[in-house]
Amino acid sequence: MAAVSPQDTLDQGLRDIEDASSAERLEDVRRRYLGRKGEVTASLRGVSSLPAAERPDAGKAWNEVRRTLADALESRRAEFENGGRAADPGDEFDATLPGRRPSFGVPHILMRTLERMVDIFREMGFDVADGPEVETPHYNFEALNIPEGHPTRDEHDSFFVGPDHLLRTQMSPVQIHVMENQPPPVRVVSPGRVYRRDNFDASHSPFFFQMEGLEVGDDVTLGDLKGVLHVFVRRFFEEDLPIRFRGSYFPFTEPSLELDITCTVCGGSGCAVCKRTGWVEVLGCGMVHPNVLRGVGYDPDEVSGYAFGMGPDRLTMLRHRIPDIRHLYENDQRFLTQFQGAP
Ligand code: 2NM
Repeated sequence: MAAVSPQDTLDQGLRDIEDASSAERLEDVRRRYLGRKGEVTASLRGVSSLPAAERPDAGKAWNEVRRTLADALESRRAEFENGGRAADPGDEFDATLPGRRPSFGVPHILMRTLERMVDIFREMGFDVADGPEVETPHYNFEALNIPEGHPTRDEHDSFFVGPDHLLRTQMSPVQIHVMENQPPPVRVVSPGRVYRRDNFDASHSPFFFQMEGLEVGDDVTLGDLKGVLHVFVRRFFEEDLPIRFRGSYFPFTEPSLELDITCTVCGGSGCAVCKRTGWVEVLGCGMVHPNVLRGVGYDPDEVSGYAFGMGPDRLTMLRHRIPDIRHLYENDQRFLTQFQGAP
């Protein structure tokens, strides 16, 4: 038996194990080496007939061969069982790989902007009021000093739902409800969706969001209005952007103003967003018209108020330098995920 060396047997055995093409062939290999009449078994048995001096080394060597072949047979057998994959979990899994991160959704950038706007006014003591999206012409127009035939009715080209109801074209009707339901003082903002018969283009959409604000009380002045709005702009853009008020016209306010901010895109030097003027209009405002106050049962000789209306669409676009309003409504994930961390 000493004719066969343990090393040669081991090498040949490992090759045969590797070459075995199926579990059955592998079993043949096992029998040939480790079976009752196998080569290794026979060699181990033969150790006892060696000269005493050679026995310990030979025994050790053949036992090593038996153990190594048995291990190799076992892992090759497991490979067949697992359809060819490695049996060693160390080969199958890399325990050091980082896990797969679940992607958490976040509210739409428009909704987060709206929330920011509302929070800034909440800090200044405003309540938040909500109301119906379907209104009567009375709340959407007459109560706001927009009688039938007034050109503003055409500008706010509306969606009628039936003869006596329409989708609100602004958030002011919500404030009419608020004033009807409580005496002054009133400090309220109302964010929500409004509807106008506009076609989509880079700056128009048939529906958009608006947030309107209203304060009514004793001695509420134009100075209060300008102060509140200036604070809002500073907080919202997180910088002291130069602003300017311009005279304007709305049927529901007198006087009426528009607020411009320095263009955030070009810094005031002139670009396509500000139409080369360096200024961008962000909101309309004014002192609430006496007819509006009277209409809700307030006495314009006793109380005064200011109101303003602004679009989170516009403000979102300016804050994040988004050139086209349609991005806000198309729900393209490639666009939306750019604002994952943005406030
Ligand atoms: C604007 C501009 C100016 C406004 C007026 C009222 C109400 F109900 F008090 F009459 N709410 N909001 C208002 C005033 C809205 O949007 C550009």
